[in-house]
Formats: sequence, C-alpha cells, structure tokens
Amino acid sequence: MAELILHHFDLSPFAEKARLLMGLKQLAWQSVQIPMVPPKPDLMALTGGYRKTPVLQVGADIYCDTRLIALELERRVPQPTVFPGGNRGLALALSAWSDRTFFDPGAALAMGTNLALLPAPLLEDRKAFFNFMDFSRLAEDVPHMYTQLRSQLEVLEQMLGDGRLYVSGTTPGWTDIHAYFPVWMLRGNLANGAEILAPFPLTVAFANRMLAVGHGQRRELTAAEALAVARAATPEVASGVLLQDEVAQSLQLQLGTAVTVTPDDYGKEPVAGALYRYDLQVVAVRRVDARAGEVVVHFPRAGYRVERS
Ligand SMILES: N[C@@H](CCC(=O)N[C@@H](CS)C(=O)NCC(=O)O)C(=O)O
Repeated sequence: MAELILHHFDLSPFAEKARLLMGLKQLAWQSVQIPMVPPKPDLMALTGGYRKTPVLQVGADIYCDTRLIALELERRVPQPTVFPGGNRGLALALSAWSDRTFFDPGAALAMGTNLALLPAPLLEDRKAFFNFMDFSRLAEDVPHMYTQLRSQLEVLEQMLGDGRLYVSGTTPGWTDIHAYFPVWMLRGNLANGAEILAPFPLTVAFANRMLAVGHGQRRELTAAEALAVARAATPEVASGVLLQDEVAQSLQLQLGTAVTVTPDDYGKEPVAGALYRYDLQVVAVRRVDARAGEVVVHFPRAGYRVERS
C-alpha cells in the first residue's frame, strides 16, 4: 500500500478524529500541514475544491471527510478494528451525534468565548463557513451553549455509567473517537475546560484513556512532496459499480458522466470530475490536475449532493 498522508492542521478537532484513527490502528503516516483558512492551493490541487480538514491521501486516491476516512482505513488495515464488538452500523450512525449535537455547542463556545482573540481573517472565514452558527448572537448565546454542551457531557457520562472503559466496551473504537473529540476540543480551546468537565469524572477518566491512544507514528512531509507522490501514482481501479437509484436515474448517470459532488451541510464547495464510483457508501470522481496529475477524489455518499456539471 502507498503511504498514508494526512492533510490537516494540529488545532483541527476533526483532524484529531483522523489522527486518533491512526493511533487506534497503530499506523505510520505522513503529515502535511495545511492552512487554517483559504487559500489552500496545494490541497485544492488534490481535492479539486473540497476545503475541509482533514483529507487523507493514499497515492493518487484522495479521501474527503472523516466519515469516509474511518471506513477507508478499516478497509485497508482491518486489524485492529475500529468497530470492536460488532457495532459497525451503530458507530457509523453516531457521527451525527458527535459531529453536530455534541460538537456544535463546543465550536460555538470556542468562538463565542474567544471572539476578541480570534485573528480577523479566521473570524471572517468562519462566519461564511459555519452557516449553522449565528455569529450575530454568538456572545449572547454563550450561556445557552454551555448548557447544550453540558447536556451532551451528561449523555457521555451515562454511556460510561456501568464502569466500562470505553463506549465500545473494553477496547476503543470509532464510537469512542466520536465521543471524545468534543472533549478534546473543549480541553484545548475553552479556558474553563477543566472546570466544565469536573462534574463528569467517568468522562475525565475516559478522556485520559483516549489521550493515551495517541496518533501512531507521524512523520512530517511538505505539500510539494505530497503532490509529487500523487503525480507518480495511479488511482486504484474503480469498483465499476453504478447504483441505479433515483438520483442516478433522474440525472441519467453513467460511469464517466461529468458531475459535481458538494457537501450538503457547510463549506459547500463543489468538486467537478468524471463519475468513477457511485453506490450507497461512496461517490468518487476522477479529475486531472496540472500539479497533482490524475487523481480520484472519494466522498461518503451520505451528506453529499451529486449533480450534473
Ligand atoms: N464532515 C467533515 C467536517 C470537517 C470540518 O468541518 N473540519 C473543519 C476543521 S475542524 C474545517 O474544515 N474547518 C475549515 C477549514 O479547515 O478550512 C469531516 O467529518 O471531516
């Protein structure tokens, strides 16, 4: 297998999810630091427009979104599994709780309690990016967001209530990463993080165990080196599958049809390419870039809109 290259920045909570996947699987990987705000020209050369963090590159295959990165790492390196206890479906379903219900109030607080400290370009970018946050009342909403966050910490405390070491049971998995990443963020970004966590002792002990999972073996790489890896590689052969669902039928999709793939929540930057794979798990497009060469960009099917370009 070509080397695993993660495009990320250290402060990114979603990237922490991917780094913990590397830790769970004890993987060696290469780290390319990307800017926190656009322009991100080197990342764009690989993704064709997807700007979110993190992105996984394996040769000339580019995987967007942690929901797909987890599945792809599991496919490539099945053991140790990130779905211990046979809870794969439940673990996948929990991303909605983790990425929205639990993470959003933490993200709103990280912004709302640090407004004076945030660099202007970061604030301006995030105002446009986080379309689900009402920036006009971010400061005013701080008390409400504390309660929203605490209510989910309480849920996590209940998940751990029978004394189990991990949400997944005796070994950590993707559900644990879902449960832990908002806690990682609040520890790192909220001045009163320890105070907020104090009433949740099982969660604190759990978070310390998750910290010990680590990030596997990480080695830094430059963006130019990563682009050279993509140029020198050829994408993996596609499944050849094209699911004939309502979308495929209404758009008359074929493999090779020119389409765009766009996140349906926020950061709605379309990626254009020739349809390469289309089923209930993955939609992938092939594109040719002047700097990256021929690449295939893969997205989870859930949460992404496919349109003819
Ligand atoms: N659904 C995506 C969400 C990723 C996401 O929102 N990442 C944040 C960083 S934590 C982001 O992209 N922020 C803007 C940026 O990095 O440009 C995933 O699971 O990977």
